[in-house]
Amino acid sequence: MGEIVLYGSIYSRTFTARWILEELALPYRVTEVSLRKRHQKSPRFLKLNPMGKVPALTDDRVVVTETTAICLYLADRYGLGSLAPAPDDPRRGPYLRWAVFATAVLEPAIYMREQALDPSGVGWGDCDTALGALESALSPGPWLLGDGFSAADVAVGAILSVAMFAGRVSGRPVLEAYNARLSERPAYKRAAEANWPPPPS
Ligand SMILES: N[C@@H](CCC(=O)N[C@@H](CS)C(=O)NCC(=O)O)C(=O)O
Repeated sequence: MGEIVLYGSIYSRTFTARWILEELALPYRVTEVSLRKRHQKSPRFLKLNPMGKVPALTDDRVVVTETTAICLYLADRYGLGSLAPAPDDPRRGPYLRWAVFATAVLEPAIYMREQALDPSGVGWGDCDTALGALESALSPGPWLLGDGFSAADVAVGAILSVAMFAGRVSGRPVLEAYNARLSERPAYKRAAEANWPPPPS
């Protein structure tokens, strides 16, 4: 196994990458990319992610960006059969579906509602439909694939949890109970502590 380096920043979506790394109990080094100092736009970082956004992760020479891709990559490589169903497992389809849903549907749908933008005709639909779809997937739960927690729960859960904390999603008991279960996980707690340190006094 090579060295895993997480390029990220506190108070950012780096949380998701930290969470999956912690779930997999992988050793990793963190390189802080200061958003305040705009280091995400430095020529050096842009070589890793031309989008100029964190997180980015390197595993030896492999570069992965996009939070969902980081979850899927690490779970396949280091958690196949545990955090990622194997390709011939019937749960593989739903697993990929909900992982992709996280950043392709849920996140833009929440954002558009917050910004009061018209969701008609967009590929991800409206926020209530997206939240309703998620509720169906979690019934009966406890996780998206039923009994087995997976990297799809990390990808979806990170977005949902931040949205709930910020008050962008509320009044959804099924999702609130799911968020409570997620935040009880030791790996979630470790990632949250690292991502949201208390402000210096
Ligand atoms: N689609 C990306 C979004 C990454 C993203 O927007 N990161 C923010 C921090 S939470 C960022 O780097 N913002 C700085 C900028 O856009 O300049 C992912 O899921 O990884």
